[in-house]
Amino acid sequence: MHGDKHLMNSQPARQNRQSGLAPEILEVPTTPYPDQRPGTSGLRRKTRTFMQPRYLENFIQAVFDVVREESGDNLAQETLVVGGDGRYYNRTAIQRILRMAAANGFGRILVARDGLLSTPAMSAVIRTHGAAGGLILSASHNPGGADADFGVKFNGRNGGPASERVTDQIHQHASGIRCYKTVEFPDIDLGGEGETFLCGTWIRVIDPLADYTALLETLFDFDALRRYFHQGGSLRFDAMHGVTGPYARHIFEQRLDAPHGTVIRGEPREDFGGLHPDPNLVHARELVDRMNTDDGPDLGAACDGDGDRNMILGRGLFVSPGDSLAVIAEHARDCIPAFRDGLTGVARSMPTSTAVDRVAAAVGVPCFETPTGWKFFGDLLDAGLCRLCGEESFGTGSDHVREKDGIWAVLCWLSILAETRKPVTAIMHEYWRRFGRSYYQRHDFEKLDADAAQALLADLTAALPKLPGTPLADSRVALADDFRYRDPVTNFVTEHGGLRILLEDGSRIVCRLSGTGTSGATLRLYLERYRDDRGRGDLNRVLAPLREAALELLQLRERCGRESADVVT
Ligand code: VG1
Ligand code: CO
Repeated sequence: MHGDKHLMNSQPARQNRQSGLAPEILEVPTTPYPDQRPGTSGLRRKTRTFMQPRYLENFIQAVFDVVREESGDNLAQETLVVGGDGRYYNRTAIQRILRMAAANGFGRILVARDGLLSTPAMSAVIRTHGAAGGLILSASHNPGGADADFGVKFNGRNGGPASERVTDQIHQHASGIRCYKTVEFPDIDLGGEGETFLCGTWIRVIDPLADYTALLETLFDFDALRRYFHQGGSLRFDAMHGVTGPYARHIFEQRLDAPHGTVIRGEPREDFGGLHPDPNLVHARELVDRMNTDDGPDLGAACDGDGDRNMILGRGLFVSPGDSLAVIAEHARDCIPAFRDGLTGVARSMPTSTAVDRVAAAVGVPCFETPTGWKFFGDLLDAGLCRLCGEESFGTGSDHVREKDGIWAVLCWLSILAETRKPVTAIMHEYWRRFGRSYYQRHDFEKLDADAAQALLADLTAALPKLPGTPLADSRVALADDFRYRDPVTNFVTEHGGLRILLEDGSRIVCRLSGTGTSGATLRLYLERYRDDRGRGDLNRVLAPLREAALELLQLRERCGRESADVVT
């Protein structure tokens, strides 16, 4: 089952083979760190936390212990994939992980050239090569640097983020850890493809673009998209100095012949150029300004650090992520070859706007509502219950992988533009005319005192049972609860998915604490109000009564000293 080309590309490998001496496997004693419980998306901490002695190693060993158990104690049969988003500490962490994976006895390791592998590409590589799983080194849209953020995500055999059952096991192992395994060998050269044999493990450096691009070519009509650009169609893609730069240049500029310069901020940088690699109206300012000019491109798009999020812009128009999901669902069958046979179902996270629900009803397929985090879509996708998923946090994806996929979402929109020959604004107005509009905003209150935020949510939870029937924001409360999810495939129950207050007119106030932050607590307040008004309303004005009501309910001003949100998306 080992690699096809047994290419020797490193000194130590050659020496080891010749002398026949295997380097000694070291068992390094360690003590647990109490905080190694993965959150919404992997273990995300300050970089300096990860730089503490044994911090990274403890967590990685806990992951390997879980994979070993799951593989029936036979790691020699298994393949592990390793890559990251290029942020500070990526390369150091990768070399340590390679040593530990070899010491733990994996049969084969696939590591991305230059250590750069996007989250959706990781999912594709795991699935293509039948790997047991993969480690993605990324804190996603959070900033990079020694004084910024770092993270480790573990994806399993289906290519998706580890389920809650698995992350619980990892946490258990990390909490009782006594030693980790490693072996000493010089750094593996990640500069070019090749294969090295070290203490029983094949370490292969792979082209991070190959499997992923090949997969996308089966989903979209690349010839039609090339014609779109040849006929003057235009795109501006902001890679935000994250991992998608090389992917976007390869796919849009080389494969699809989009003009050189289509991709901006395309070089991955350790500090993302000093900004947050977060594709929203604040952090992708340059792109937004360009889209607001009269001669701006047809489509504007940006991805986050690890390439799983996407923002979609038309000329002078921001497409809210919930609307983007709904529009992709609306045009799936007619414009996107992968969906020619239709959607079996769609899914969205609970706080995501209900826009896609109405499209699903019109198409005649079910819409599933899951807790926040892509890991909850995995079982639904594996079981074929849905083919399209999305989150309000700029995440969209399908059953081609088990992650949200930024470049895939851009290709969906390009396909819609190429097929309909209409601009983004027309597509949106037609969609609102047909389905009405979910006016939607997320307000983030960052760096709150963690105890104060917890207490505030606990008090609101206690008050929920009294709310139904009371007047609120021009309407009346229909239902108020803490979202509880039973996975329809596994029956696994997840509690505390977020507090939701549903009004009789279909409006919603949702509130939860972030599970990806690295300092203090971040409170997310989600507001949604439906209007069948052809989308003509002013977003802020439509949402104002709901916003006031929510702030009064939460008492953020009184209890946390906050008048308004730090970020509104
Ligand atoms: C946030 C988003 C969630 C997303 C998660 C990971 O989680 O709300 O929708 O899945 O980030 O995205 P939280 O718990 O902070 O709200 V990524 O692109 O960071 O891997
Ligand atoms: Co991300």
